[in-house]
Order: sequence, then C-alpha cells, then structure tokens
Amino acid sequence: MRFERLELRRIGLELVVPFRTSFGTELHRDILLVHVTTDVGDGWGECVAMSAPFYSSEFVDGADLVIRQHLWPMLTAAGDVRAADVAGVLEPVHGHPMAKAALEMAILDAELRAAGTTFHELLGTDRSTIPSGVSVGIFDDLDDLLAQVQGYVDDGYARIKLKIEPGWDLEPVRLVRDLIGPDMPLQVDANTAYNRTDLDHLCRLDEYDLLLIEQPLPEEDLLGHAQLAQRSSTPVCLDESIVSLQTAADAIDLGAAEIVNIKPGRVGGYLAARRIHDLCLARGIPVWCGGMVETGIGRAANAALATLPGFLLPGDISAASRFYARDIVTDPITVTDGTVTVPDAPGLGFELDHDFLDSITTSTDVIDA
Ligand code: OSB
Ligand code: MG
Repeated sequence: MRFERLELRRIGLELVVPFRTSFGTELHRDILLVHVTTDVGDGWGECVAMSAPFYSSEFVDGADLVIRQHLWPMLTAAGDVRAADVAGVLEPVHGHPMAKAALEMAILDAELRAAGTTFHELLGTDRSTIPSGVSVGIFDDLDDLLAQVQGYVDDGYARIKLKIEPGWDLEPVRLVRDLIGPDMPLQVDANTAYNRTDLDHLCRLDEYDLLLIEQPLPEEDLLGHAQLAQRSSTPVCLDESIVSLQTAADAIDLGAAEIVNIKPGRVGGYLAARRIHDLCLARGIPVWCGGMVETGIGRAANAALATLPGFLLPGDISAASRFYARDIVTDPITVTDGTVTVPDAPGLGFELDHDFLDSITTSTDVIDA
C-alpha cells in the first residue's frame, strides 16, 4: 500500500479510579492515536507509551516526536509497504518499540479492513472468547484494596493481579488470598521494585499459592530473576525485561522467565508479539497478554492476539469500565462469566465512536506523505 497521510491525534481520558503502581500513580491519561490513510483505505493504532518514562524509557511526547521526525518519513520513503514490512523498514531506529508498534498497528488495521479480514483470521485462530484478568493497583489502605478486589470478584474476573512494592506485599497478598479463597487464581506484579537482596523476602510469597510473580527485579537483571526462579516455588514471569525475540529467547535459556507477559507495544508490534508467542510455545513457556491501560483500540487487538494457543493464562484484558467511564469505541469490551468476546469485525476489530473521540481530542496534527 501507499501512504497518503498521517494524523497524530492526542486524547485526554480520566481513569475511574487512580491506578497506582510501584512506579507512580495515574489518574489522567494523555494518549496518542495514530491514523494512517493509504491508497487502500485507512486504519488506526494506539500508542501505549505513558505520559512519563517510568514504566519504560518511552513516553508519549517522545513517541509523538520520533514518529514525526523519523519513523513516518522512513515509511513514506520506502514506497510500497505492507504491515509485515514495517518492522524491517523501521529497524535502523534503535528502541522506540511503542512508537513503532503504533504505526504498524494502524497499517495492519488498514490492510485488514481493506481485505475484509479480522485480526484473528490473520493469526489463524478461531477461539471466540478468552479469559479475562484484572490488574489491581496499590492502595493507601488495606480495606480499600479489599473492597476493590471484592468488586472485581463480583464482576466475575477469571483472575486477580495485585500490584506490589516493598512495604505492600506479604500483608495485602495474605488478606486478598483469605478474601478470595484458595481456588481463585492470584498473581502479583512488582514492576521492578525489588533487588537481589530481596530474594529471601520474595520467597515468603510462596505460601500464598500465586500463579506467578511478575518482574520483581530491574529489567536488565536477568541473572537475578534466574536466581529467584531457582529459589522460589512461585513461577517467575517477565514483563519489562522482554523487549524482543532475542531477550525472550535468552531469558528462557537463562531460566529467568518461566512465564512471559507479552505486550505488543513493548516488543515493537503485534507481529513481533506473535513471533515471541511462537518461540515460547515451542519452548513450553506459557504466555499471557499484558495490558497498558489501552482504550478499545488496543484492547480489541490484544483480545485477538490472546486467542493464539500459547496464551495459557488469563491476560490483563479487563472490561473497558475497569479504567474508563466511556471508551472511544462503539463496542467496548465487557466481561461475562470471566471471559471477553474476541472481536469479529474486519481490521483490528473496533469501530470508533467519532463524536466522543472528537470531544476528548486535545490536538490533531496531519502530515501528508
Ligand atoms: O506492568 O503490567 C504492567 C499498566 C500500565 C503499565 C504497566 C502495567 C500495567 C498493568 C496492566 O498492570 C493494566 C491493564 O492494562 O489492565
Ligand atoms: Mg507488568
């Protein structure tokens, strides 16, 4: 396909409750949407970079800039490009996987819509539902945490993930385990908040029968994660450390990743995410789909991705209402009996609610090819 124009759209959305992790608290989201117009039609992508570089080095203003100044000019100079070519064309740019992923998404959406194909058809899968997990933030107060968790249990989620950090780990996990009972799947996510001197402490989580512990140590510390995996009966899962197929392969070989959280934005796109899935499936490493508090654009694509056979654990693909009072799509994700229905519309599987989108747009920039 040939590119005609790029629209960079920034939107503002409030979260229904503050989302606190070990790296910060979010209340207001400033999201970059990428809208590509081509000779075969148009498509949308969502950039998952957050406002500040606290989860990873990317942030939304930086992604916006690298797309304008570097990525889009490279794509338009490449001429006839298909979604499968995008990662290769952009390969000379180091890093910036979330910015690259957003562009690839929009091009993939355009390509699939033009062909009348759904994303799950492209992936070759036919599951119509996937299990839905919910990610629960850190609270000032244990009672507030328990009330939130109880609400999500009532909503029917298939598993609970608790954010932890030093000072907010054993006690909240014990109380939540008591609340939800022994059979409800429970896992924790530290977003790199610990270090190698904490391994004994982290092993004390073993008694709560967790599905996994996600990214307790810094993203570069594969060896530390391997040491924890040796000592702990709780499976070690990596999120931030997995930035490419290569790091996934190395982490698995080192024994640092017994489970992998796949986030398309973190690895440069949905097609790279698929390849990491394929590798993990071949190596017998279970994967699940992570979340980046996406709108209905990203969540639709995540739900389709999670139909691949290696996605053996519930993902962070919660209902739109978990984070947003109103989504930007006409058919927001809902959770029924702990599952999400996989979108079945051509493209990545969403239709935009243009009136609402326009009402929350904070800036629009159009760049011709
Ligand atoms: O570490 O999984 C994470 C959200 C933003 C940044 C990092 C993470 C998260 C989540 C997923 O926990 C929340 C969601 O999108 O449902
Ligand atoms: Mg995580």
